[in-house]
Parts: sequence; C-alpha cells; structure tokens
Amino acid sequence: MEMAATESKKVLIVMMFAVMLVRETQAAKKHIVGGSQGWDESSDFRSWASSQTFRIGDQLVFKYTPGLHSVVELAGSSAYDKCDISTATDSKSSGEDVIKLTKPGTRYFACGTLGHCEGGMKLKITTVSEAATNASPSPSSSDDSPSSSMSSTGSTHLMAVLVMILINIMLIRGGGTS
Ligand SMILES: [Cu+2]
Repeated sequence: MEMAATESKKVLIVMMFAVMLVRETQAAKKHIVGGSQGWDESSDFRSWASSQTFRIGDQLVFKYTPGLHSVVELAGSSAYDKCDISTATDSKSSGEDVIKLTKPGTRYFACGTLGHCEGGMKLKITTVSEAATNASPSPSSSDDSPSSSMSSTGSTHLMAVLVMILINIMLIRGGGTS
C-alpha cells in the first residue's frame, strides 16, 4: 500500500510538470519586431513576419531609438501598399512600443518618419485564431523546413499524449489499490 501511494505521488508530480509544459508552449509570446535588429531600416520585416506565428494574446514589441523612428498603425492594405501614413489609426514613439494582438486578422504598421516606410520600414502581420494554430499552420513557402514546423506543434502533441498516458496510469493504479 505504501509503495503504491509514493508511486502515484511521483506520477502526479510528473503529470503536473507535463501540464505546466503544455501551458508554457501555448502561453502568450512577445514578438520583438525585426528580431535582434529591431525596428530598423536594415531589418527585413517581411521575412521576419513569415518566421513567426502570431496568436491572440501575443504582443508585438517595436524596439528602436526614440526620435529616429516611430510606429504608426495603418488602416488597411491599400494604405500599406502606398505607404499612406495619413491614414494612421494609432501612433507610438516611445522607442519600446508594445502592441497587443487581441483578435484574429491582419494589421499594418509603418514607420512615421518621412521616407522610412518607402525604404522598407513597414510590417504586415496576421493574427491567427487559437483554433487555426492547432491545425498546424502552413507559413508561406521556401524557408519553411519540415523539421522547424514540426518542433513547436509536435512537442505540444507529445506532451498531450504523455499527459493522457499518465492519467491512464493513475486511473489503473487508483482502481487497483482501492
Ligand atoms: Cu523609421
């Protein structure tokens, strides 16, 4: 009886860890726009955006030297294509601007400094709904190797399977000892 009790305690602890890990993989992420280069003219925002998965609850963080750049949110795709900053719906200039992604859909950002948007400082991101992320997203084309797309969704699935196995073990042991 004592053996069984400590054994199921161990299983419980492992299970709690597994649940925490699953939670961790689904937790909100902070996306540093442009990666290590940040919100800068030298960054390639198109390829950066395609390397990320934006989920509801995630945050965009624009890091730059205040005064040199700014962040404006544009109304739509035509303003984005034309770099029409006059349509800006929101403007930020702190140098570390945080934008929360609250709903699915596409959002458009640009630098408010004259000429910078035309020079490539613009960003288009699409936030996916939670349901869409579970059904493995297919980020566009070339640089998406099968192994990299497997790693995030794969580990989440693995953890889910592990939790199921552990729950089964618990139930079997519980049924056997009582
Ligand atoms: Cu700029």
